[in-house]
Amino acid sequence: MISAIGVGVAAAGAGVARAQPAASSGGAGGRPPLLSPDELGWDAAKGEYTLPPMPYAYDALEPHLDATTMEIHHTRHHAAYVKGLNTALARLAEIRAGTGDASLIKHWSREVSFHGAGHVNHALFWVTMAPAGAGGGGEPIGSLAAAIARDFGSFGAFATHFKGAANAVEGSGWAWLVHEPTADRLLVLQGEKQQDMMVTGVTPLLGVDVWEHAYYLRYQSRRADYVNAFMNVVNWTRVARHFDGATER
Ligand code: MN3
Repeated sequence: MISAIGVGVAAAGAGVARAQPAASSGGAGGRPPLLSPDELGWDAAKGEYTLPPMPYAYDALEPHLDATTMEIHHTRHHAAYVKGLNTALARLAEIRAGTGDASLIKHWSREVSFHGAGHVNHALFWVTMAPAGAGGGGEPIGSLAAAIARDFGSFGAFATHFKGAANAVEGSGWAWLVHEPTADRLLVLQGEKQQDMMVTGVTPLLGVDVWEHAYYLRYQSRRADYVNAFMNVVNWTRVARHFDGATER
């Protein structure tokens, strides 16, 4: 799938070859993690994940994202992904130790994928938003803005593509802005459920949750209104940090 994307980008003729700095090839160097252990709720002592605290109050994104939705989303939905991930990892550890039911490897592996993606997606979702006008909204600047202009034509063209992808997700899922490392390009992807339809190796920079639990209380079936409102609370400074981490020039 990566090669298919690379071919498509090359065929478009818009790619500009760039020498890979030696420092970026190792991966163990200065590249910052997408999320810190605290942001991901990693408890090293217990060896399991915990629900990370929100970086702002539940009502901080009003009126675009309402406080009740944010609280339920965090304390119920996100918490369930954390619990599901820990459970699945524990059951797989039991299987490795010979005390679990090895016939359930497939089941628990699927649970790790779904709940693991659900946990990471939501941890990422919270930190890539900020109150409108106080860190949220507007447009990116710097290297991310240049890459968006290069790969989508303009910020407006990107936003139209991103929102269109979000609005067209079939059922529950996400729209993502990602960086694809082989061609060093930005892509917009749709994700179904928490993890389906993602591309191996890409770095997620920004995602919008379009599960109904993310918007139904305030927007009911008007997903497009929610997605428009979401753009008012995107923390582009944080998204740019993800981009710089992924490309590390
Ligand atoms: Mn959600």
